[in-house]
Amino acid sequence: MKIFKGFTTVILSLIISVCVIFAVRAVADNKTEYILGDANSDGVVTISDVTAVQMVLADISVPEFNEKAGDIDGNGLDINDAHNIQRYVAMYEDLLGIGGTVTVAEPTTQKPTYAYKTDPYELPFIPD
Ligand SMILES: [Ca+2]
Ligand SMILES: [Ca+2]
Repeated sequence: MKIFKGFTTVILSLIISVCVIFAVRAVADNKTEYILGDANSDGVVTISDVTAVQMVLADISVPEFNEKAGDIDGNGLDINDAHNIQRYVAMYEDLLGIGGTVTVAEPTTQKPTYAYKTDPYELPFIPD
């Protein structure tokens, strides 16, 4: 009986360990990393990233462009992002974390889609 308990403990420990490992891997796989300011996705922040941001703002296609990395202040891509990257490249004081790695957890599930609202008391949408 004592051998059976020991065997059961070992088997349960192995099962729990495997579950934990797969759970950790699942979380790790849903993360993406990028370097803030590395808009052209070449792994370093250089003047080429400034040019890439400026080209995208001028509606010129840039291969491998990472808008999240180029949007330094998180308010959408604009000329201030190019300006901030340029200041970083020129070694001005950086308070925005340019050159640092940003890790973003991607959502693991899709948002639920709802059917059309059928609330009889809902007011109609009236545009301005
Ligand atoms: Ca770059
Ligand atoms: Ca921005």
